[in-house]
Amino acid sequence: MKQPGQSRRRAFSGVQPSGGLHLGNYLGAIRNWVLHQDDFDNVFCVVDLHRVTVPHDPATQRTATRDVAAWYLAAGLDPGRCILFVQSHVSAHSELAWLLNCVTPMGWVGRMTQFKEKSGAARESVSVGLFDYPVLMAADILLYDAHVVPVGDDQKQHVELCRDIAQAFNRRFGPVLVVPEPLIREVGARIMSLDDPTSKMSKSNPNPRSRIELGDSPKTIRKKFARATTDSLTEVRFDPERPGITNLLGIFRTLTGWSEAQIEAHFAGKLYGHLKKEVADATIQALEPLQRRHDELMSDLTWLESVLASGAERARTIARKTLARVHEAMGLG
Ligand code: ATP
Ligand code: LTN
Repeated sequence: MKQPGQSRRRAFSGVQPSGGLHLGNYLGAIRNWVLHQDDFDNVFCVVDLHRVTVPHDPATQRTATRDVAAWYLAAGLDPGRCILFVQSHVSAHSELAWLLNCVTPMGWVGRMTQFKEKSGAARESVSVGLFDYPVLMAADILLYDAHVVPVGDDQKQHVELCRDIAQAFNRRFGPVLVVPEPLIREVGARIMSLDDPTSKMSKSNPNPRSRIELGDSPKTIRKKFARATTDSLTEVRFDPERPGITNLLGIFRTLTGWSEAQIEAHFAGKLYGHLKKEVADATIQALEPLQRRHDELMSDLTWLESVLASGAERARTIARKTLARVHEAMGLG
């Protein structure tokens, strides 16, 4: 279902401003948004309301939010082709989340693995917001009538819940909400931690050596890759039994666009140290132009603020219409 006058399907996605962005956020999400920029009608958000579901520092949060927006722009998102905005600037996100809360069974949300992982033993003391996180995410997507949601593999379950919520709403109140699909590219969808290649690279891992941050210097990038956990074998090839080496090869594959066969041929007879050096070189080369642009944007926020202000304005116009349809269907007002 496209809206009148809309020629392309709409994509919506977002990243939390919860710390320095890492290679997983870039390769699993943001880079794909940039690559698909001409295929969709794009709406991308910095999801700061999701950030506050766990304790945060109010004194640094505004800058952290702008930092994520600066990475979006530095990575190549073009405000002429995308709506870029901050979630808390558009109050309709919270409003729709409330309405969706009232049609979403507790049991559906209780099954979310990310909540189980993030709450852990503290299940009784984490915020209601953390539990409700996926419903707010559903509101983000449904407000913009998004058809596709480009994300990393870890968000698949949340997008599926969003689909279930939209379908449940439509069954009760009529065909009001667009049912979206996840868009997950096979390559780069799950970059693993450098210290423990069986868990995904994440901003919230307390060990900074577990991830390559987009702002890391070449020296730090080389050091982190050099210390990445591997195994005691020597042959460089893709092998699910050897997650450390396979992760490094996967990063190399995503950055170069080469096939697995080409990569294995390239590294035949070479040692792990050689692979680590080449992955570091490819990463440094890919990040260098982004870092330069990011630093420029952060050194004078005037333009960035104007992009976010006009993005919020455009986002509000769309969101207001969806919320009006939802109110009407629910008999509110
Ligand atoms: P946190 O640790 O704060 O939950 P995170 O690092 O998991 O953060 P998010 O803000 O939750 O990152 O994710 C933003 C986007 O990046 C999502 O689309 C998510 O799927 C993607 N992403 C996150 N981590 C990875 C990863 N290791 N590999 C590929 N994609 C990832
Ligand atoms: N939960 C997502 C961030 C997010 C999101 C969204 C992604 C919030 N709202 C809407 C896609 C669409 C995450 O990556 N942790």
